[in-house]
Amino acid sequence: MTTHQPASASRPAQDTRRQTPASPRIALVTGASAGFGHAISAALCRDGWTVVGAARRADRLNAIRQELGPNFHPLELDVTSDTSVAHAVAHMAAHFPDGPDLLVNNAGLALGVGPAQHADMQDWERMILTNALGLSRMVHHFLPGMITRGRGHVINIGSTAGNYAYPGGNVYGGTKAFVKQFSRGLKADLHGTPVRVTNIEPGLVGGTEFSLVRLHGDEAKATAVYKDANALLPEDVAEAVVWAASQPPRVNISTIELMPVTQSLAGTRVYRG
Ligand code: NDP
Ligand code: 8X3
Repeated sequence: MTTHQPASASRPAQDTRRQTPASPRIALVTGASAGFGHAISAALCRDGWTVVGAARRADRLNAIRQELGPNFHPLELDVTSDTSVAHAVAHMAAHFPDGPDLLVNNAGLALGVGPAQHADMQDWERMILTNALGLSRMVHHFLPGMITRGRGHVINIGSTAGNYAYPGGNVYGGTKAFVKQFSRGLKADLHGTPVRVTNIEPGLVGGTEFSLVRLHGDEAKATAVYKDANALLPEDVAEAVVWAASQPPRVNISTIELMPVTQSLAGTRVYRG
């Protein structure tokens, strides 16, 4: 006769779903001065993390420090500059030598919504330098330390634009497809190490500066992007980050794609000349 044990009997007692850090762990969040980065920093601080929030606008970071308190540490950083990233590395080594345990590569931007044939080459360059090269530079500098310390997690902020093409997405979508495939490649290279890699791919999210930047400061057009759309909020993305980061160490969340209920895929188009 086979004896069936309840499933719970075979599980170790410490198998809790959420792993809030027992001692303060250190997260480095890029693009922390606005939008997702601000919300991610707030959510991580609430979850017990010490957060180093990095971006170019020091005044914004200092205001966020006032809001979030002493567990939020502002760090001026331009991910497109080797010198600035080297300074960030030195700053982390001096002030947080045991970290970062978590690197959230969130800094990024889109510029322009027009077709490729009318695009501004400088906009393309800036997107590639920030979203692809800047993100790679951060990983290049901070990954070896994670391996040496025997713990770490890289969470990249990709986009549905890296999964599905849309008119005007051209280079922005290309950079986010890079982030997706780079994330997969990192996971492959980290085989046999405890370091985790996650790519988070949001669709339409309001409440950030994203469209204002993309539309070169045109507030009316930027507001219209979200009109009556019931778009996601930065807090929804932050929740995905915290959830992925708080899984038990054996769990690697590879990808999270999240879209508002109001957004769907529309398939292909046929041009009838
Ligand atoms: P925001 O424009 O609100 O925030 C972008 C952040 O990136 C700012 O904090 C900005 O800070 C920082 N940043 C930009 N360039 C640099 C740089 N060179 N070095 C360091 N920091 C930089 O946009 P979101 O919060 O909406 O976007 C965050 C990420 O999410 C981006 O990667 C974006 O592509 C992605 N995303 C956005 C979606 C959306 O619908 N909003 C959907 C899917 C993905 P500062 O100017 O102070 O440097
Ligand atoms: C931002 C989402 O759809 O504007 O990455 O490209 S979308």
